[in-house]
Amino acid sequence: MTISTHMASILRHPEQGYVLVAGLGVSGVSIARFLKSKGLDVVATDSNPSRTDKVKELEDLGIRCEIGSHRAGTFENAALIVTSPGIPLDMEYFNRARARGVVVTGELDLFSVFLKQPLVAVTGTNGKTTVTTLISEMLKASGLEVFTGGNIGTPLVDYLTSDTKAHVVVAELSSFQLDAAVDFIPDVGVLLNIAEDHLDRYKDFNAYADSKWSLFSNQSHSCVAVVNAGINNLDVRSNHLSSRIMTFGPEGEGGGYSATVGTQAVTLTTETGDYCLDLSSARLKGAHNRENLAAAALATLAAGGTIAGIEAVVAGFSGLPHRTRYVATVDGAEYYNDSKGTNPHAVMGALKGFDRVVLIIGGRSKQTDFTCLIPLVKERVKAIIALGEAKEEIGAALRGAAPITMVNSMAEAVTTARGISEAGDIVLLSPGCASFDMYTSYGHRGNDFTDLVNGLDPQD
Ligand code: UMA
Repeated sequence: MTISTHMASILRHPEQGYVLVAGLGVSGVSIARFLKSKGLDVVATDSNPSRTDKVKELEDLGIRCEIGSHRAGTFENAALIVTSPGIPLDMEYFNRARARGVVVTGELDLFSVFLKQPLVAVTGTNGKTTVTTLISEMLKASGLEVFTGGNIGTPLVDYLTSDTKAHVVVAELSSFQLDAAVDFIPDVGVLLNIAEDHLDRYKDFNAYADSKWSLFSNQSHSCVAVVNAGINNLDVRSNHLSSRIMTFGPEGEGGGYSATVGTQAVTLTTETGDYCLDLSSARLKGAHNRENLAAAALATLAAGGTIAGIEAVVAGFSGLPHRTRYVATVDGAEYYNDSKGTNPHAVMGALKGFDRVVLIIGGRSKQTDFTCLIPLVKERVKAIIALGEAKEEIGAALRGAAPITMVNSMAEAVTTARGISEAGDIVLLSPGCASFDMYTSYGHRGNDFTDLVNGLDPQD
């Protein structure tokens, strides 16, 4: 039985029993509210004793809450269990319930049962939030109403309880959300890349890759799969798909729709001919962002957006807060905030977008190895300004790759960068470290940098 028929049966015959919502984080609370709005008997449980913030509100709606621990009986006697992405699917209570024939599903299946609009779903290890936002903005600039949700922060079921009437829903999906789905079918699925991540939850890299590829498992020939042409095993994996495949990468795959990513432009191959998307003035920098723009453009076209809508966003989108985000130009040098770059790999991604960089780096070390930055620093960085607890460690790792100045505060880092930089240079805050030695979060750090840069007087 599909989740859809199971759900329909419970809605027709609520006397079958309660639906159990496992986890009362952001998604669990929204799922519980939604199920209650459908007239169902709902029970919610969270093992964390401090998860009491929403209990009163939920109990006032008539939802029974079990907080602080889970009870096996509550799982085993449910008519259906809807789980939260943060709970491992092999949790003992789920296994015991399954053994009694109880179906365990997640938000995606539930959402799909009730959604009437086309759905664009984006997954991948890196760039999901940026691409989800780009597609949403491109579709809006094409004149469509859009709801954006999922891993990006707003539970998808919130769309079902809101008054918003969207033409298209755009969802950022994590592998955890995909794992809990059985019947879920996105009209357009986007797989950006797969790199090692979350190996604490998957038995190996292949299992993690399987999770990402499951985005397309239920797609038919009328659905679209937008896939990175450079992804491992693309040929083997795509042989198992029924979807219409559109690839993006350095070499577009010809035939049908594809996107060829160059250094200054993306060429979109469409049924009506090639279209060159000029990226020379795009504010979103870096090879990874050119791929992100290409993937977003293909998904936008597949979801009914226009070239004009895509172009408007390419010209105007300067990135998400604290992710290689343009701040200001002072005396001809451009300042960028990449405070979200909290590991050396992220710093590499940011550096690849620029030449002649004055790099502000440092914070609280995560015991990562900074020597991987040496080749890029030699190639692109004219000066390093190191700050925070990790400055000595960074100084030792990058000695000789570029001149290094040690500073004691962000204010000193910004004035030093201003003194060193010339017209045409890029001043990039990409710390490669956590922020907690000097700030409460990467956002706090990025805001401080932005305020300091905006406070620089170009006349001084
Ligand atoms: N819990 C139990 N029993 C357990 C284990 C956990 O009851 O055995 C409880 C926890 O106490 C917690 C709840 O279950 O209260 C789990 O909540 P959750 O971790 O699923 O978090 P939510 O607040 O519902 O947020 C989730 C996503 N979180 C995760 O996937 C971990 C959010 O992604 C997402 O924005 C939100 O739903 C809305 O869709 C965050 C994330 O970190 C940003 N995602 C990971 C990532 O991007 O790498 C995957």
